[in-house]
Amino acid sequence: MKLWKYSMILVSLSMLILSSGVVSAEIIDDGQNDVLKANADGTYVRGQTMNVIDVDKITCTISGDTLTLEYKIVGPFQQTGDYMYYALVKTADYNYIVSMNDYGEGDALVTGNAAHDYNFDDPECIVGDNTLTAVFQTQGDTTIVEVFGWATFINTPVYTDWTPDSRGPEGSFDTGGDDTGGDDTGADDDDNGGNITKPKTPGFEAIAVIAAVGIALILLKRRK
Ligand SMILES: [Ca+2]
Repeated sequence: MKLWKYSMILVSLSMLILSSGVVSAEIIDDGQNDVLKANADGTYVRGQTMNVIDVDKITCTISGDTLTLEYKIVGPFQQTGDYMYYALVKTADYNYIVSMNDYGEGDALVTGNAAHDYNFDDPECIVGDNTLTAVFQTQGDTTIVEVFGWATFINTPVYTDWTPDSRGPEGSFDTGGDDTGGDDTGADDDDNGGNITKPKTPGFEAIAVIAAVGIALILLKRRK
């Protein structure tokens, strides 16, 4: 068999492995008792305890063509009153969002992260005592750019837990990119600062390709 045929096998094998549902995950473990109190005079007090808006963990798992987003608070959720909950997975092409407003209704939706159309996807958002979960059909490039969220009690003063902490007004996310100040609410997508978290399981694809190359090399050796 000629070299180009082995190359074809190699490419086919790589594509097969890459398309067979490689799992990647991004988990943000947030601290407890880390709620931020915003005073009317513009100052902040860290380290507040308010379990009902204390974000515990945000988990994004991509497997095959599904993206599962789970947003967990210490809880329990408050489904009436001035409470709001929000988590977003920003990928190269689209944003996958779960949220809950003060009507107590969980919502899951996809928004475009680039100037192109997308397929409307409106999966169920499952509301538990302390988790919001939604399973999305992935669209476009699913490379994870950032995962973040927040929970807030809109009162006087306002209490908010930002996840990760760097997303907050006192965090480090204003140090770069095009964000112009401390007014980033976490809901916009134009912040390109220093808080981009890398996927915790990089290299799955690389390992798959290396394995495919290894198999091809073994086949080549056997031919000699
Ligand atoms: Ca927290």
